[in-house]
Amino acid sequence: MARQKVIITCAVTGSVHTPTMSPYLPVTPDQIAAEAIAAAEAGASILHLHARDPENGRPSADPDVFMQFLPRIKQASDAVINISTGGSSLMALDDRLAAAVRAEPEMCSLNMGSMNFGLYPALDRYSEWNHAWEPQLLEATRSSIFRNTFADIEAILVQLGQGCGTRFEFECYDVGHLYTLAHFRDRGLVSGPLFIQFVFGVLGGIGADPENLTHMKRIADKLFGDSYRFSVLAAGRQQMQMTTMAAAMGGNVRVGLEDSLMLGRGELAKSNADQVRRIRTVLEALSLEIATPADARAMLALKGSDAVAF
Ligand code: KMH
Ligand code: ZN
Repeated sequence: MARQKVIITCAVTGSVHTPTMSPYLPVTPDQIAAEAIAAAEAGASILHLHARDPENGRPSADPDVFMQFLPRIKQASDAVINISTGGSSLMALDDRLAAAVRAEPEMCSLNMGSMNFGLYPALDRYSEWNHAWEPQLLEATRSSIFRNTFADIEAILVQLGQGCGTRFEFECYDVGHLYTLAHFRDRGLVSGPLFIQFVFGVLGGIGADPENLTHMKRIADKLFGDSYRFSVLAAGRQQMQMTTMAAAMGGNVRVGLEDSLMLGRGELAKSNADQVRRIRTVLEALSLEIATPADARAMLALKGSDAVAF
């Protein structure tokens, strides 16, 4: 089979990192819009988006905040807009879904299982914080559960998938999540081409080891055959190694400050676009072609940007 073009997803801000950790983390609608547009210009064909409280950078699920940047990004860029339904592991499901339900985007993330999601080890790396909420949020992940029950997943598939024609970035943090996805496929609630994000390096999920990537792919091949495409994200230091490995194995890549604040060892990324350009350089060195937004829409059978509600 001919080698497919590579989709670069950029996850622009997320809910894992906090303002103390990097001055380059975008938090206001202006910053999120500018970073997303620049990432798309650098080669990202999918933009995975979260919102933050413009005052203090705390993860926010407020649809009004999303609506301050979604239309601007759409106007300035043809990239596919993908809204997180993961929000933050500390948010309630209804809150996590509110922005996507309002915006009816082409894509949403969908997390494929309940799990621990430990951010608290970062507490040891900083002695002073810009905001009191930062250490409180990190500490709360020691005893909270990132809830994604079968009923939660089904509700998202019905409401956003069937209801709005939204397709999904299926976030799989472990091998069991692939079997959960196959269960929903068997029940007719999802159909190909599936876009499966293998997530490595979250504390509570599978580790960022090359052996785990080959195993995730082996099992996904067995469960989904040629009705899926995979992409890889790795949290923190392993971001570029694991995404490079994914590309060499025929997969797609996700970068962005949601997943890692670094560009290289000891060097903060000054923008999301810096990371997009870095992985793009790697892909081009491997003689791989980068997917345009139109390519990504065709590869993933998306409904198109004229069918969203923003
Ligand atoms: N923060 C990533 C590890 C989501 O937004 O739905 C996973 C993620 C979840 O992107
Ligand atoms: Zn996310």
